[in-house]
Amino acid sequence: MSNSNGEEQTDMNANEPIPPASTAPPVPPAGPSVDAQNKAVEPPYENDLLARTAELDQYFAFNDDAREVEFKRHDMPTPWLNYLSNGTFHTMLSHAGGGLAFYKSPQIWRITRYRFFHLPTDRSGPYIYLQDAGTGSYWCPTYEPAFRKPQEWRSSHGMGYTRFEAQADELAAKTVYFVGPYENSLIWNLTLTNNSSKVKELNVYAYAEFGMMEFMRELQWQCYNKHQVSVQYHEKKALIYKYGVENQPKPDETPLVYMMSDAPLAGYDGDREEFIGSYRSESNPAAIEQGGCTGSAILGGDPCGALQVRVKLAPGETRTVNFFLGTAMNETEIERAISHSREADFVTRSYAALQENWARYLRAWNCELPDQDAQRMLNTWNPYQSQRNFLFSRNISYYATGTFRGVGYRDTAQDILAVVPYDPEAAKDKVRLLLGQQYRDGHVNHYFFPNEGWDPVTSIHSDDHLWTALAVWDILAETGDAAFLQENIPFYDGGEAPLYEHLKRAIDFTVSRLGPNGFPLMLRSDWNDQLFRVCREGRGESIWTAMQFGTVLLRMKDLAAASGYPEHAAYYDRLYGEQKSLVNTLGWDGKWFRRAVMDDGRYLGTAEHEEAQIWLNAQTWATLSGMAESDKGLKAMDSVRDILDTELGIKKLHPSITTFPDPADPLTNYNKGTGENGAVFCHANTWAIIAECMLGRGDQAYKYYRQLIPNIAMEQAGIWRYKAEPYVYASNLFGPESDRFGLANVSWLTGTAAWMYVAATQYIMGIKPVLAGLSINPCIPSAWEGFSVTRRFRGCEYEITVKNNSHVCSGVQEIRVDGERLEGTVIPAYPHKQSVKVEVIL
Ligand code: IFM
Repeated sequence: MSNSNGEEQTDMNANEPIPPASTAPPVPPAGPSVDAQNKAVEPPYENDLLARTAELDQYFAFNDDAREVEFKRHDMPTPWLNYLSNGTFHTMLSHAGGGLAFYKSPQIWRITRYRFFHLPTDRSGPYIYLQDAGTGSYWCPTYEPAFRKPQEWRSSHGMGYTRFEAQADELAAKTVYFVGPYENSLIWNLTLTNNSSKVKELNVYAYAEFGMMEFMRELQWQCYNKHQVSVQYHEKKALIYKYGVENQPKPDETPLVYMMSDAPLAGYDGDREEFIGSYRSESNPAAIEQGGCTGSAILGGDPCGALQVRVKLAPGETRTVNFFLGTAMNETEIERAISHSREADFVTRSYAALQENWARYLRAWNCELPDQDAQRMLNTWNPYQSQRNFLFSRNISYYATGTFRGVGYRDTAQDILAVVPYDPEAAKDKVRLLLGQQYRDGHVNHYFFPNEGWDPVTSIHSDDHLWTALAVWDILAETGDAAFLQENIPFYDGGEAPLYEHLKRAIDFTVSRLGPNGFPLMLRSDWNDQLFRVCREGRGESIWTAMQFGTVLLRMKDLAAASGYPEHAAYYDRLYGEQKSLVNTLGWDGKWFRRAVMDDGRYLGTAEHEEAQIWLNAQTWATLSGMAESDKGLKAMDSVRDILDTELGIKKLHPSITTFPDPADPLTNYNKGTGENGAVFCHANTWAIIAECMLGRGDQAYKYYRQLIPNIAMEQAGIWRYKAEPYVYASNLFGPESDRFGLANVSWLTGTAAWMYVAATQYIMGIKPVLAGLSINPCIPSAWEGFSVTRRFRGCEYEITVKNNSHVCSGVQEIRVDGERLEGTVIPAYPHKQSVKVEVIL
């Protein structure tokens, strides 16, 4: 790669031939048959499975060494996204070039426009157009949006970058989009090669449609506020977009936006009407078809950033042009950023640093498994997705418009779990952020908006405030840093207290809100968002929250001891015992655990009713919490297997609700088999994996794990049924009571990511930090001969090899550390060693 000054830069990808671009529209194959009772555990497509795998190969392929997924067609069922980010400047980009950029917050500092759920889909994006100056013919390396398509094309998502490789008329174009660590900008790194025997003269255009930074204001007040924005040409040969409207939040923290190139400009446009033209779109911009950019700027209007660069290529010549879409706080800062970005090695350095950062991050865990699909997820895509969740909470995706979701307390508290092994300091910061949203009485804000400065959503849920203890316990287990518990953290409503005291007050809050039967009141809901209807009169109770509370109390016993409060530990023990007893008596239905008590005192989740008889969470958490007595845990999980499991994951509840408890006022408005009502909720499936591992049933646990690996679920459902990305988890799949069984929804930003990671690494592979060290207790498929893992733990690399010659699921026979036999299954920390070799025999 060379930059516009002609210097050589490191190549960003292997030089493989580019496949021909797709032309024929895909014919959606039929999805899986709908079996209303969904008993099938056998794959329904057994004979068809190879054909389906082959079909997937036509769409995408993984390159595990490069940690990339490659796309062979542009016409996927939905935009398949990647997130490019340096933690401050973010871009969501699809495999076909659609997406948007934002600075810190998609609510108030959204830079470019993405037309959510409008047609044509997946528009707009940071587009490059390549025009033959002689013929006027033009196309885009992203495949979309120009009408003329490249003759050869592929794209790839990698760790923090997306690459497009295309060719038309013997002109090859490779574009790498990424956000580097040194400036808050999206870098569009374009490399052109003339593969013909003639000189090529090209017009190269870079285009982005600027939106109003506040998306909700844009929807409501655009007609007035559009006259308060400007795009001006700056003498440093850049466009500067200024968003400054009356009453906008945080005007002093609102950045300016710049768009620039490191090549000399031949033209520009800041007025979208001039560049695109009326009754046109990104497919056929007027400026490109009518002689080039017009030199427009706006002081009020519809803003865009369009840059034109001329490139002349001799036969065989390669040149690189870089474009930059960035933010800085003022013009001086922009001028500095522009000069910096034009330095000869800036792009190469930025890209190298991005790659090094991801390599360092992912070094914390590496496994070799007999299952390549699982290995790929655990070494690359699952931690990558989890990190993006940690960054964005549930804020913005193809499905979530980024309008109202700030940081979800419950969501983020869980997201922390999968970042702890990689970046415990960042995890601590997130805990500080969360606990700053806690009130002195122990409850917390449900959502909050640290960037936007908006008022939080204050509804009180029975579970939100309890999740933090799990994250803190994990941080302590990972780092051994008990001093963290003593750190003073402010309360949202004034005053401050040590972190441990925050956690204790969360317990106290739950104790002060127990219902008539002694279970925690449901309040506005528990983890299942829809359950607010069981507690409209304030009496409904959550049996699941009792189990979550119990799980937290077990952790709190450890945290109390680590904080020097043994008397608290005894108190937590008593509370645990009380809740456990209720769960096993009032909460037990005979074959499974009940879910809730409704306002009128009737149970939810019982065989007595026709709908919503059994709920997944109450079965899994009975075991997770250690509360299930005698064989109740096994029985409950057998019911999950027999009633809730499908070939595409475990349903959230069964049967779906249409009339319960009152046909005029059912418990949920979700259609049956969708979302919160009988869908396969992937997040909740993770707890079934953990429960089965805790029960020692490794084969069943692995069945649950593997069937939701995204490319496996897609294989099972068929790509045109599943639709979402095959490399990241989705929140849910339509269940068998829907006629679109297998349709995946709300991919990328979902608690599934963190918990799948925890389930697989800590329970299936059984490598779990505990306060005393690293616990090893695998629960694997009996067919596995073994596996190996390299895991960083408290500064030392543990090279762990597990052998399973006896073909059992669980049961550690022997552990040797550097050849020495270990007593028990917890390996101590070795702060003074670089690495240790651990051999485990099952
Ligand atoms: O628990 C919730 C989560 O907080 C938001 N999405 C849906 C989940 C289940 O209701």
